[in-house]
Amino acid sequence: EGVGPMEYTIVKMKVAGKLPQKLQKVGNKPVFLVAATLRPETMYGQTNCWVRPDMRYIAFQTNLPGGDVFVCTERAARNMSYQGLTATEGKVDIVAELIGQDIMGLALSAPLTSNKVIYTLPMLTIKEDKGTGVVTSVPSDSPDDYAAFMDLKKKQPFREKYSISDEMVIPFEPIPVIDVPGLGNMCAVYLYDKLKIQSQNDKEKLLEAKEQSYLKGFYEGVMCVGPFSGKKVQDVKKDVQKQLVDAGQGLIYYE
Ligand code: A2H
Repeated sequence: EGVGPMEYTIVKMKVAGKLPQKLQKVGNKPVFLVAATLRPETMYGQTNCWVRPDMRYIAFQTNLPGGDVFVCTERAARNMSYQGLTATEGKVDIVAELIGQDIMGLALSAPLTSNKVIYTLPMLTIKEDKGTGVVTSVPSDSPDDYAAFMDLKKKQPFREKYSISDEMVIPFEPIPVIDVPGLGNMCAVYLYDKLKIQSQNDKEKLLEAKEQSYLKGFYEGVMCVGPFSGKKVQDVKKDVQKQLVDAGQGLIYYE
């Protein structure tokens, strides 16, 4: 970890359709699962959203103009309350207490991706003490995401265990977003195959894959989708973040 606070982009993923039972008391207000990412430029490639089945989450009332209710860890909500996102600084108005399984298999509408609807799916390696506890999934560019995505694709019993139906997983494919010289236009897929990664728990190989892709992706990566196509990642990261924030689909978050 570096010194000083880390800047994340919060990506708002709107719950589409009927709210799950535990969230019905929210009423008519829009509910968003909020993911913290370091890679806003990859949001064109979102295929799903990750939550950890056994982890605790809350829904809380923000002070945003749309009356938005956010779902994330209580820890992240508390941080947000000191970053101007609640009516009273330091105070979190909790609307519902949840575990990940309560919000599993939800249909979401997420910004920038070409998928009209994506689903919340289980990732077992999510940490409690980082970001919001909600992670957006870009299997083309994140080795962790691709490994967890393939675990679900390959293992029907794993889907069944968490009540995930086939249509939430099987029709989705990684989307090329960034061309990295030597690693192709889906660097996580390339490294998963090359390093023969077996699962989301394959810690050492996943670390190796992240090391091989992270800096190279940032310094040499070129966008291959969207309005910034043909431009270098390092030149457009801020622009994509700003586009999300200006559209009300993202926020800047520090921890
Ligand atoms: B990144 P850092 Cl395409 N537990 O977003 C586990 N992982 C978490 C998390 C948590 N509680 N909160 C956030 N993350 C993930 C995109 C992405 C990310 C790509 C490539 C690499 C990458 C799409 N997933 O991260 O320890 C989120 O995934 C590589 C590390 O604070 C977030 O950015 O540096 C990143 O880890 C933040 O990790």
